[in-house]
Amino acid sequence: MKSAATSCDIFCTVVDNYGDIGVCWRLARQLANEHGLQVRLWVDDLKSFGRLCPDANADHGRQICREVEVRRWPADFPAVEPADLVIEAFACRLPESYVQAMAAREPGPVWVNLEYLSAEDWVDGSHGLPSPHPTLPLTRYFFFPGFTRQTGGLLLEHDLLARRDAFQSDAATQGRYWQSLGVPERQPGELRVSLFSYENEAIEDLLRCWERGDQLVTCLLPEGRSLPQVAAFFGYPGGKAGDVWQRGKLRVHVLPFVEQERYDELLWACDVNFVRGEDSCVRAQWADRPFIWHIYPQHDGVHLAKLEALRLRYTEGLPPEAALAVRNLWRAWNGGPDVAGSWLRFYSQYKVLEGRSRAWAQWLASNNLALNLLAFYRQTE
Ligand code: TRH
Repeated sequence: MKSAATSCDIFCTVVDNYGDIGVCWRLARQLANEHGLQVRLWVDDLKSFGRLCPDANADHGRQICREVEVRRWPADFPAVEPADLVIEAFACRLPESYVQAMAAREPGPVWVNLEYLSAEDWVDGSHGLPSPHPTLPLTRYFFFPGFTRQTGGLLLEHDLLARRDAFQSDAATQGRYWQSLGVPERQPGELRVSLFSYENEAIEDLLRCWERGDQLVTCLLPEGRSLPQVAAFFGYPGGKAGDVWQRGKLRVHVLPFVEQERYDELLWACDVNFVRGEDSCVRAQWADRPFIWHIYPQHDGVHLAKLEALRLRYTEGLPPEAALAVRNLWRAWNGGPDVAGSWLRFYSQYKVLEGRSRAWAQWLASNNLALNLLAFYRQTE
């Protein structure tokens, strides 16, 4: 086995939203901060990156952020020495000149295409497969994150679960957290829900269900794509961070988009989390709380198979009524019928789902993506 990697180049194009750069930024920090690698993160859109890393300056083509060298990925790519480990995120296509430099490097780098997350069965057989370059002496390997031992696992910082436990077991810390957001202290029996989703036809019915329910519901809404719909529900043309709207039993606080670590705290502090895409969905699983996934929609509908695949794994072994409650609410939230009824049935299973979420996170935690990636590097000739 060869010695450990000391440098890594991560290439990321920002497609839309924050998922791709969110995953790359998290992985870059982990490799640099926890494993001491020299990491260069090549990003084509530093403005989007700036939402995740407020210290970054979009005008600087080269800067150090949190011990990661963040580089603008220009059309005219500079001549640089490739790193030991090269991560092409989500098949973003490396610059041709860089590929040529990889082929000329001695010893050759390990080139990995980091794939999108899926819980589908086929991922087990595809993780780690090689794809030889058609003309150059290079091999690219497919590295799949995932939920089974046969996959590359999930991104998890070494101290995340300890920090989560400390946060969730300390009422004073949580009190200070809510205060910092301008959210009043919890009232007895109140439910706190975070809501991060895309535009969603089910939003209005869900809000109405909370408004007319018996229980006080505080909904924490990060600024973003679902904000116009929620604002319209309350009769406003738009909204911004800091807005608070209340009707019936429902109160909504609009929150600013914050750094990833602060967003984790929101997930830990809420009783139920609505999440979307890829990275926030994983973070909700580390929060040990029941969650509802708004999957990134694809034109051909293949996302529904991905949704069901994770739902099946997450609810495996649960009593049928709890598994069905998750299935129905996840479907309703992704274009299916009856979100209000599905919510009530989901919430009636809260204790069971909370227990399951805890066991699920514990089980997932032993398959760490960054560790797997570094081990993969060492065993790849
Ligand atoms: O932004 P997304 O919808 O990203 C999507 C998905 O990743 C999808 O799979 C991909 O194909 C598509 O982009 C192009 O959802 P996601 O993946 O949850 O990413 C959001 C990121 O934003 C995540 O890293 C968490 C972070 N975040 C914050 O840092 N602060 C915040 O306040 C919030 C709400 C999120």
